[in-house]
Amino acid sequence: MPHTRSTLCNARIDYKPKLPLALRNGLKGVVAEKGEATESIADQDKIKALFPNTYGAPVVKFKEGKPADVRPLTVGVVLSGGQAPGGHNVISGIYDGVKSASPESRVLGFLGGPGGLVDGKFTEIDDSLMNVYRNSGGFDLIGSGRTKLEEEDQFKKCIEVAAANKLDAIVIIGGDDSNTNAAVLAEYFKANNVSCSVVGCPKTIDGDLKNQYIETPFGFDTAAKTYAALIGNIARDANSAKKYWHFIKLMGRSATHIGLEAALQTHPNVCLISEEVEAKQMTLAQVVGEITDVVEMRAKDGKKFGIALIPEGLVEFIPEIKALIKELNDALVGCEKEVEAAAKIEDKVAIVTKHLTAPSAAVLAALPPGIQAQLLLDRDPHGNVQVSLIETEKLLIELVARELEKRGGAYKGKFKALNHFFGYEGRCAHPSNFDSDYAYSLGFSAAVLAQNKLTGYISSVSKLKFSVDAWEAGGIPTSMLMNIERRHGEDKPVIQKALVDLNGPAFRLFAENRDKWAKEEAYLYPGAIQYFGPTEICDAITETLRLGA
Ligand code: FBP
Repeated sequence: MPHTRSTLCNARIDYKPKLPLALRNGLKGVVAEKGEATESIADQDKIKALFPNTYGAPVVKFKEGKPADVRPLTVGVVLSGGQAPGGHNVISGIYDGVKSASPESRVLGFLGGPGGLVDGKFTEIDDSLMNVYRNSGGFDLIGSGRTKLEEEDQFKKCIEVAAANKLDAIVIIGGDDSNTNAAVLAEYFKANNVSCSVVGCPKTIDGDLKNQYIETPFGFDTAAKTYAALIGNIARDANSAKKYWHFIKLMGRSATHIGLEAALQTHPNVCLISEEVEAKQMTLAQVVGEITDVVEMRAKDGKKFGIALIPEGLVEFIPEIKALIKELNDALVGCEKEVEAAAKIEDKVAIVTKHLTAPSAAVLAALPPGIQAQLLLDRDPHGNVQVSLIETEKLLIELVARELEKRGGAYKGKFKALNHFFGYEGRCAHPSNFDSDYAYSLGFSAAVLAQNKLTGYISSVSKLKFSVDAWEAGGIPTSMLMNIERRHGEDKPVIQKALVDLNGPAFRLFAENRDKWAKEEAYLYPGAIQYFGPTEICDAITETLRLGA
C-alpha cells in the first residue's frame, strides 16, 4: 500500500471513470456480437500454422442486451513490461466488471509480471486493496516484469496455475511483445483443451501498439502530456535565459510517436523523427549536419539557444547503426558470456568484431567508447537493445560541437548545450482523465471477453476522439495483428509495431511547420495535466489521436 497520500491522490481515488454506453449496465447488461472471420495482417500461412486453434476468430463488438448466461468469474491479471499510466485502472475495470456479474467473482493479481503467473505467485485483490489504487499511476499494486512466455515448461506451469485457482481467464496487460505472449498462451491452452481464456490489453507509453482497430494503447496520453509539460517549461527557461541549447531525449523504444506528439504540443526548434531518418537513409553525419544547420542559423540571428527533441530509438533507425545492431543481436547470442567476462571496452569490441561484417565493424570502431559499451549491453528478454540506456542526446551534443568547430563559421564561442532524458518521469504519472477512462474501459471489456469465454483476443475500445458516450467496446483476435519478424536470430510471430506514418496528418502538420519553429521561438507551454476543471482542458486528447495519426 502506498505510504503517503497527497490531496491529489485522495481526490483521484474518488474519480469515477467513464464507460462506453454498452458497458454501463455491467456484465448482466452486455452481449457480444461476432463479425466475420479474420486474417492476420501479413504472413497469413505462417501465422495460421502457428495458431491453428485461435487463428481466424471474428472481431467482437459489445452491445447493450441480456446475456444468456452470467456466472461468477475468477480472473488472473498480469502487468507486463514498462509502466504506463492507467495500469491500475485496467485492473479496477476488470474488478468492477467481474463483480458486476457476481459479488462472488474474484480477481487474482499475479506478482512481478508474467514470471508471477508461471510461479503461481499472486495476491487476491479485494475492495480494501483495490480502492486505494483507483486512478493512480504506477504498477505497484502487483508489480510488472519482462519475462517472455515462450518455453513449453512455462506454459505447463500456467496450466497448473489456472487449474489450481480455477481461473476463467488470464488478462495480460502489456505492449506488443506481451500481447504476443498472451496470444501464444491462448493458443497453447486451446490446443491442450484448457478452458481458461487468455486476453490481452494494449498498454505502452510508446504509442506503437495501434492499428485500424486499436486507436492507441493506454498510457501514451499521460506520458506524452507529462513530457510536453516539461519540454514547455524548459523552452520557457531557454527563451528567458537565452544561453543554452537543450537536447532532450524522449522515451519510445522504436517509434517516434511521443516525440512527434511532444513537438506538436510544444513547437521545438528541432525534432528528429526516427522513421524519417530511416526513410531518407540518413547517415549519422547527415543527422548531425541537419541539427548543426539549425544551430548555426539561429546563431546568425543572435540566438545561441534552442530546444532539440531526440527520439530514444534514433540509433536503431540510422541505417549504418541499425545494420550494426542487427549484426550485434545475432553475434551476441554466440559470444555474450565472453563479452561480459572481458573487463575493458576495447576487448569487448575486439571479441564481437570477429562476428561482424567489415562495414559494421568500422561503424562500431568509430563510435565513442561510452556508446560502444551501451550498444553491447544486455538485450531485454525479448531480444531488444535497451535503447533507454544509450545516451544519444550526449552523443549528438558532442558531434554537433565538433561539427560547429569544423565549420568554423557563424558560431563564435563555446557551444553550450545541456542534455535531458525524459522517460521514467512520465511512465507513472497520475493517469489523465482520458487514460483513466480508457484503461478502465479496456479492463471492463476484458471482463466481458472472459464472461463470453473468448480467448486469444485483445480488449478494444474505439471512437476515442469522440466523447465517451460514443466509444465502442469489443475484442480483436490477436492473431489478426501479427506478422513474422526476426528476433534474437530467429523468425518469430509478433504483433506489428506501428511506426510514425510519414504520410499521416500528424507528421505532415509537423513537416509544414518545422522550418518556422526552427527559426522562431514559436514555443507552446502546455503546462501540467489538469485533472479537475473545464472538460475541454481536463479531457483533451492528444494531437495524434485528434488527427487520427
Ligand atoms: P513497453 O514497451 O514495455 O511498454 O515499455 C516502454 C518503455 O518505457 C520504452 O519506452 C523504454 O525503452 C523501455 O520501456 C525501458 O525499459 P525498462 O523499464 O526496462 O528500463
